[in-house]
Amino acid sequence: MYLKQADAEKLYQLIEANSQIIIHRHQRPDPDAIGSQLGLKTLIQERFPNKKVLAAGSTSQGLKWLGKMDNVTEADYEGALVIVTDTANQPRIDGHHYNKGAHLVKIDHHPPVDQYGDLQIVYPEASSTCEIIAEISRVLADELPMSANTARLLYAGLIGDTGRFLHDSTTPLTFEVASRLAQTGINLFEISDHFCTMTLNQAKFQAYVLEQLQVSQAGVGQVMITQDILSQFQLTEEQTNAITGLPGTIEGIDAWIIIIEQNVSQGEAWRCRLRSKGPIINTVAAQFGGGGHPKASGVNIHSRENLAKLLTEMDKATTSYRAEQAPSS
Ligand SMILES: [Mn+2]
Repeated sequence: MYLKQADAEKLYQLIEANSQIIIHRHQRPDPDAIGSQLGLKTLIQERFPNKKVLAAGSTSQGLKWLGKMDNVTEADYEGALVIVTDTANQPRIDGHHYNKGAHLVKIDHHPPVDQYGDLQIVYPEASSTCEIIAEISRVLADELPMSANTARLLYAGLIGDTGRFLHDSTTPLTFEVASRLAQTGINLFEISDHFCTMTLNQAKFQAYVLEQLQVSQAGVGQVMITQDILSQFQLTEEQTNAITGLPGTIEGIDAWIIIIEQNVSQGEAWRCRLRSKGPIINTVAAQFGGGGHPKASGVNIHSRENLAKLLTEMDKATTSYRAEQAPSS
């Protein structure tokens, strides 16, 4: 139980005092981003039907099953309480004007690199931001009680960020929170099924990724996905999220990179997803201007030279991790 009662209370005071609340989350949203954003929205809206609570940002086609964003204009920010969920640094916030409200609150579970907001509710030990929101509701049971509508959204984020309770971010508290959410009567199967099914093109793309996968001496997997390949499989970049964890299912791969060529008007650019089962890789991402969790990070790369350097740094991180793991003689 990491959540400080004082954090929950300060948040509640702000919610109570403001009639206009706008909630943001990060670009290229995942279920935790959308789940925490919309889950917090319903949590507040059900308790305070007269408040205007808006979800800002672009609607994600792949995650439409979780809900839609609202139409938010610049005028809405006047005197508003703005809350940003699941977003470590300000450049990643989806939607403009987030800093034009009267108050700015950050609720997140990424390492606190960019400390923005008048109130920061940040717990890197949390499996997900949805877990933090669920904990806030537990602590404020009378003020912000959990409903099935909210629970469905938070449960989606919980299983999204923990890979259905398989990643090592999963803790005993994660299961407690899951149990509490389940007790609201949500359809667990309906939610899980969204994570278990894929389109035929996605399945064929998965086969392509496995075929193209290269593994370095150090045990770092890498696969390059070009714009041509995306159009060949008729996939958006977002739809390739489904294969991000795939290299980690292969024995001998401790860390891996999914490199996605970007469609840019000038020069070259790649979006790299860095993942790990042990080596700390957010420090690697940080060397190239990226960031994230110790074992799940992202970085944008703009030259082939830096792409090669990134792979070298991933190798180094993995080699030193293995040296630490090896029993000393
Ligand atoms: Mn998250």
